[in-house]
Amino acid sequence: MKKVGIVMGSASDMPVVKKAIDMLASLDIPYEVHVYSAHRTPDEASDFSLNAKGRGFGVIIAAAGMAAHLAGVVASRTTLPVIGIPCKSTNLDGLDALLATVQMPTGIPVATVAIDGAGNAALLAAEILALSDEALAKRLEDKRRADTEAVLAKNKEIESQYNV
Ligand code: RP5
Repeated sequence: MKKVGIVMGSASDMPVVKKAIDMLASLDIPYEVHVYSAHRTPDEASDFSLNAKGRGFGVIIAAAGMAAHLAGVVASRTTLPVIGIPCKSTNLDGLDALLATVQMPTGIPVATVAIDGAGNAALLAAEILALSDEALAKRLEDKRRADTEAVLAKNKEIESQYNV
């Protein structure tokens, strides 16, 4: 199966990125995790992206906060699908990263999830890989069903507590 590449702009993004790692692991999807910054280590970020397709990656997730150029820089160096996670920062609550990640000019797409939306980034990556992987597609369908059942069980609990 193709791997998911996860890059983050700083080790301080790890608490957010961990949610994507855990989601990929729960779906048995292979991944690699790296700290590559668009600003502090642009050569490494660029090299990783240029070589990603040849190294067996199928999707790249890029997480960054503040002036979040990482997803755009990664996307500029590969035609693999790139999913951007705008990470929340202290001053502007992640709105800075959201706008920097989502507002890509035509030609270099970045599929942007919600601020700190690492779980959905992993699920979107899984859905992309599942297009050519039947077994993964089945695992995603099973997960969706289990999630629905969990919500219905919660509904039952609340209904029986409050509706007399
Ligand atoms: C961004 O700047 C990183 O992605 C991080 O979210 C933010 C702050 O980085 P640190 O100063 O904590 O390393 O490039």
